[in-house]
Amino acid sequence: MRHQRGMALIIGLMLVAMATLVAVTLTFNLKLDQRRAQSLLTTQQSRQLALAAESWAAEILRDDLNNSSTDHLGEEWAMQLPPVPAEGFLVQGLLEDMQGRFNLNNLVGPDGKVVPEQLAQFQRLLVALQIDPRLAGIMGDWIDPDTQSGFPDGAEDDYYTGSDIPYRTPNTYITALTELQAVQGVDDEVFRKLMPYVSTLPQGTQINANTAPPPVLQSLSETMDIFQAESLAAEAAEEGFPDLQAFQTIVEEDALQTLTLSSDYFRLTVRVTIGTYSLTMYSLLFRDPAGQVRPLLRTFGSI
Ligand SMILES: [Ca+2]
Ligand SMILES: [Ca+2]
Repeated sequence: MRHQRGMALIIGLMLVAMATLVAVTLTFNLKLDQRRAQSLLTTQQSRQLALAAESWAAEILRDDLNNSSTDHLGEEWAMQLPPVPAEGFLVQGLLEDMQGRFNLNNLVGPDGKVVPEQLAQFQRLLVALQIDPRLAGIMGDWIDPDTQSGFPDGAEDDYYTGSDIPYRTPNTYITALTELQAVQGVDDEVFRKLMPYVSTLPQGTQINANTAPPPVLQSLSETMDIFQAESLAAEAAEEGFPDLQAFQTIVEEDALQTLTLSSDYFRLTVRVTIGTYSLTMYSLLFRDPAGQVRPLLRTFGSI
């Protein structure tokens, strides 16, 4: 009798345990669904906010073109805005001039050949940044359409197909800076050093002398030292050079031709935080001569 009661108790307990398990599973699934729905909503809200920030940045750039013919770092678009807190979210935005950088796509001309002046300029930039200047030739090979390694510095398919995970050179213009990480000689340190000074704009853009940082200015001439470059950059930061006169005695004629004082390409970085979720959007913006601004490339990252 006692034995039977004992069995009944165990079975009873097992039934309770099973029922509890079912209930817990149901609640857990319900919570998971709620969380999924919530996280989907948060992601969509963040994207909408990031896109709203992009429209706002476009408006700032449009207004800027109406009010000025040059672009420099003292202007409204270049101000880093304080984070904007609103109901339950936070938006931070930063606009940067991508023409203040060395455009890697300028290494190869429309004829598909590496441009010697651009190659030399990129080598000087690399030296100024304390990076092995051989990367310039390697970069040229990465972009140029042929598969013949440049001499003395270069790397084509024969190098990349021999790596642990073999791949080929794209042999075309670059659209994203992250691509650099696949190039021979670009490790994390080189990538970090190089990132703020290079861009991947359409081939043929000029460098804005009003926004270029000292190492980029220094790369314009073999004879310019970092002190000259720093003083030019400091002067430009005040209210921008109205013309290129200050550069005429310092850089050679062919390098002068690659300079401008205004920009058409800007990059917006916008970071949206909702609760513990945050999303970063990078948007490459093109401003045409009429002041119309449109995004050319958007990339999203989230943590
Ligand atoms: Ca301007
Ligand atoms: Ca090539």
